Amino acid sequence: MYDLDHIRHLVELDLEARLQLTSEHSSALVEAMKYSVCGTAKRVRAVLVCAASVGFGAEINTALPPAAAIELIHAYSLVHDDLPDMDDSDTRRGQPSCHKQFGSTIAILAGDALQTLAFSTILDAAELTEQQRTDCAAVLANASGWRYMVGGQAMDMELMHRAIHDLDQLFTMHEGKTGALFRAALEMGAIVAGFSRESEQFGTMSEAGTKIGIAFQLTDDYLDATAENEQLGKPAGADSLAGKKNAVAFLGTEETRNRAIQYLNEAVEILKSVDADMTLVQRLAEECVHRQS
Ligand code: GRG
Repeated sequence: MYDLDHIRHLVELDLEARLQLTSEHSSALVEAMKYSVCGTAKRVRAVLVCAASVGFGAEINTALPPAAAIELIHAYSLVHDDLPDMDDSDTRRGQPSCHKQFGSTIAILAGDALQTLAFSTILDAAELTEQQRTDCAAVLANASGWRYMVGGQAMDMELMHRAIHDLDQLFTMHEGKTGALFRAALEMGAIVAGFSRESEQFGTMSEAGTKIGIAFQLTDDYLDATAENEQLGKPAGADSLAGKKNAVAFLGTEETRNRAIQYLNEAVEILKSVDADMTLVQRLAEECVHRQS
């Protein structure tokens, strides 16, 4: 039986091994990729993939390639999000952001390369069947592409300039920008365990993942308003300083917190309906809402 720390450790080792890259073209590129992936990070999305997979009875080794892939996509999104033309953030995970360390050109290219590495990690995974490789790649492409993560980011950037947020728009943006990867994490967990994209189990995990993603984002907004810089590893209060309205701007801190807990509870109820042991997924979802950074 695994616990979350053990899974996190395995994910960490696996990522480090995958990032031992040497390039005949640019050592700065591979250094920037490694810098952006390895180090202090919660690994929530990757651990969710593994926790869901083992909850359904799958071998953890089978879950590691899609777990690494989602973490690589997440790392690329953070590198690009921090760029001067996006959120213009100087720090990430308590250290200089990738473009501050390596310059914008290498940071853009490192993000690009992390994205393609994510898909080759899935497509080359001997641990998965051909069908599982195809399904995981399709799920991850859908969640991270124009319709969800990139779409949500584009919406965020546009709204920042037009400043016409309302709560519905905000949730649509969150669902794309942050929620979709959480959904994909639990969907890939079901695929690793042998379920098809048409199965009931896939649908249920998808629903739970969406709820956890929204709970995570609401918690992020709450922490942005209430935590200290050192605690977050990035500037606190960054949203309001950038003129961005997050959930706290509409709901206030207390109601934002309440809603995060409400989404968490809804996710837990959905997980309880699954005919498998989703205790670890549930614990991780609770950690997402009760975290300090
Ligand atoms: C640039 C295409 C593109 C997308 C960017 C995810 C994202 C979309 C932007 C990140 C902006 C942000 C800080 C959103 C809040 C939620 C979030 C994704 C926080 C960071 O994730 P954590 O807390 O980070 O899991 P660690 O460092 O633990 O991996």
